[in-house]
Amino acid sequence: MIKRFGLCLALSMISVISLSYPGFCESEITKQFLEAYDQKNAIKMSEVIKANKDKVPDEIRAMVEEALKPETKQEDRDSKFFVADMMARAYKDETGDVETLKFVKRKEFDSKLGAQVRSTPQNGVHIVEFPMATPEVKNIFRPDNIIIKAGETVRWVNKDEQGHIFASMPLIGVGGIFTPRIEPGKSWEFKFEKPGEYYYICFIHHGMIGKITVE
Ligand SMILES: [Cu+2]
Repeated sequence: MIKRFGLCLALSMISVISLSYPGFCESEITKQFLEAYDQKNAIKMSEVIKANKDKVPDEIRAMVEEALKPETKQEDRDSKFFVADMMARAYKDETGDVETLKFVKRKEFDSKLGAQVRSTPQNGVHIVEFPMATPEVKNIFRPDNIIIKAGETVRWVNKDEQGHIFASMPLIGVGGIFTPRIEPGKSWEFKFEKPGEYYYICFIHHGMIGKITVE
């Protein structure tokens, strides 16, 4: 145990110095991958993935679980997601299998959302607002993570002082939402016929994200 802790610590220190990925207690595969990354050696990066093809998806999933632990610091969480994403891309390039990359992307997206809530329609539609920006909070969807039923409509209402444009992300969920610029005081509606998870993002403010789960 002590030995293992020591190794972790040593690896973390290497990470801090040479890789700027604090908080990593990575396995041999991740370590080799990060070394190759640090050397900007793309060929070596794909070789590491190729040589460990069978183990890589589990390795990435474990890294994501680690990232999502409540005790993981935000900075470490970001680093882990960054590395998991990079490894999942390399794995996709090597094998053509995109599922692990989708998994990482979905989990990272979910980790940035508020708690999922079942929405109650008001006069037949679900309302999501772009609230007026304050010095502390700006460019958000509120609520940002709702569950509705197939066939129901969501109306996005702009109560902010600036316009927003957003679209759903077909790589990780269901596509089909693509809005015009929704100006202050205006709204835009979408009827969700198809069940599934709709992850969406503002084109202007990339931290402005939301999700609609359609049952
Ligand atoms: Cu926006």
